[in-house]
Amino acid sequence: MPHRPGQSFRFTHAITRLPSDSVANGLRATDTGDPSGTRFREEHALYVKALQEAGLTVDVLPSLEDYPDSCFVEDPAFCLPEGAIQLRPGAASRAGEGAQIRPALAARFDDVVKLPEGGHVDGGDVLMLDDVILIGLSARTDRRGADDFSNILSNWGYSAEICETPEGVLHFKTACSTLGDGVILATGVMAESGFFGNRELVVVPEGEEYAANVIRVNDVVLVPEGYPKTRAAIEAAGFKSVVLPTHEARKVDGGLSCLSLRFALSNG
Ligand code: CIR
Repeated sequence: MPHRPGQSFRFTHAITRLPSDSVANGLRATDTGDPSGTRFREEHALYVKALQEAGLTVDVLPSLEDYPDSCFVEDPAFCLPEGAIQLRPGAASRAGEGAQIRPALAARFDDVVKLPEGGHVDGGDVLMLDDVILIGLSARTDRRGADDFSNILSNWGYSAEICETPEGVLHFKTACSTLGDGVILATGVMAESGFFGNRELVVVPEGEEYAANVIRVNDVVLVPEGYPKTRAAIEAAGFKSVVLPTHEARKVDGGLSCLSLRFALSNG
């Protein structure tokens, strides 16, 4: 696909969803205590403000009590300037979230297509770079879903590569992020995977693996609070950072990228 400089971090819009009180029942690999809906909504408000300060128009959708993990809007959809794709998350309790987010996609995009029946893809497994889109197979994203998703991307002029997310990592992007300008932030395991070719890598210091999930939004990189070595490494690589609390999201394996769909529209 053509190299589109800035495609991975120049955005005009974001879609988010308020955390519900039922987020206390959210999925997690290890139980470190339930998140509080109230405290999560406070952290979420700071997140929305940071996106707005980075220049985005942010749609904040109402919370959905029937879907405990629905504030993690990155997983049921993927957005490109050409249109939006309604995905099918791989966890049974999240399968209906695609249909729930579709009206918000339709409000912003003329073209909304749906991942064909059969396969599963979580948006957390999709890493958009400026010259390729990486799709990680995981416990949530299967081969059929990845192939179908890749076909849709190809119809819109994008090329995708399918990778194996390392064992024990929830989503591909749990362990890596784009910092933009051809630079990848990755945990040691991901850095050694070979997925990133000869791109420049910033490796997350040991013990701070959670901080591998950051988001570059226009001129800043949003970084979770409490990971000073990672923040310093990002700054040393030449990026400006903004720190945000993600303590409640972390209790249910969520990070900064999961909390929004970010995209660039030319028609406001
Ligand atoms: C889940 O397990 O689906 C949620 N508790 C966390 C989802 C995090 N999303 C993401 O990394 N994109």
